[in-house]
Amino acid sequence: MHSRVEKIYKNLEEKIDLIYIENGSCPDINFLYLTEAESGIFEGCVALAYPDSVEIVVSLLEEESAKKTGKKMYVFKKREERKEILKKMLNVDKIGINAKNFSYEAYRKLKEITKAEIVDVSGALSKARLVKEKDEIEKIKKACNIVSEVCEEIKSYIKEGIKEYELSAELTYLMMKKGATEPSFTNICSFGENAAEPHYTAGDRVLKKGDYVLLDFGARYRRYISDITRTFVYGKAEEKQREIYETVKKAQEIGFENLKAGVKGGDVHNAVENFINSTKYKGRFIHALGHSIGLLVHDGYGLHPSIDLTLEENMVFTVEPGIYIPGYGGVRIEDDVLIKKDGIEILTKAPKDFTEL
Ligand SMILES: [Mn+2]
Repeated sequence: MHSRVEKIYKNLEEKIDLIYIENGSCPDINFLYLTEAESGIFEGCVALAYPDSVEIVVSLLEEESAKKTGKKMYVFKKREERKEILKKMLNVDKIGINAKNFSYEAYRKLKEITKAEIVDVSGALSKARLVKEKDEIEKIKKACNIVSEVCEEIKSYIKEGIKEYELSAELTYLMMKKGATEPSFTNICSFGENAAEPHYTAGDRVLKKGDYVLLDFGARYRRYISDITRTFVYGKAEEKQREIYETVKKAQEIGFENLKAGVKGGDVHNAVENFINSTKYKGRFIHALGHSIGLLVHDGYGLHPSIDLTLEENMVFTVEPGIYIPGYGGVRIEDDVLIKKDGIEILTKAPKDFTEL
């Protein structure tokens, strides 16, 4: 039995013959989930998930990468061959697709080669990916160890005059030296007032004494990712900078205390938001408490009242409260946690006592 397809099929509301995952120019993350391929790009390739197995249709270019998955595979040299292989495989009654990542053009072409009824199974796919298996947790833990170490080592590069993009480059270099295949997203590296912009893109701002230094970055390790944020002050901090930091730190602790299997993600967000709103920084926490991670950085679900989700063991989320004050700066502290029966395991272990560098 194939545990991943088993999980996906359990989530389905209707009976289907197979799930058709097609990679366009932008690969579908479910292709990697189903094949467990750790190497390869697989543009234009297809994975078919049956109730008890996964088969792949790959180009000659990807044959060597595909072989390593051990899955039954069909190799095509030309587009025409690909079409013929798929025509035979799709001679069934009902197929599921990931409509969330399926272009209109791909849909039109699919209709040309099959008479099957096509239904959207994107919900069943993302729900299956939400609860991690042992090997997935091991990879996420390794990705978390990489960024935890980098949080410590990067401190020696935080010197007067360095530019945001220069510090960002050091983050990437340190992660990759430790075995990351790439950063899991564009590093957020903001100084001073720029830290008030949660998804800031590093620019040429030069570090000055008294600046906040906000670093939000992640490592990808064998496809799985981590996501961490630490905020420091360069030089001597103002009292207000310390106060904001301690408020965010306390908010994160409230999040940690409330997280466990069986609770609603939205309730945990509310507990944290209510705390911040009880301080003078009311209204300055402006995003969800966290998001699921895995093969993607934002892997489909959030810890927010707009998302109806009851937490289960072996889900992995970020917990990242923040306070943002436009024109002044901001603080975010983010860690990745594994949901357990009675609480959590914090996977990112970098220290987070208030730090003046
Ligand atoms: Mn995050």
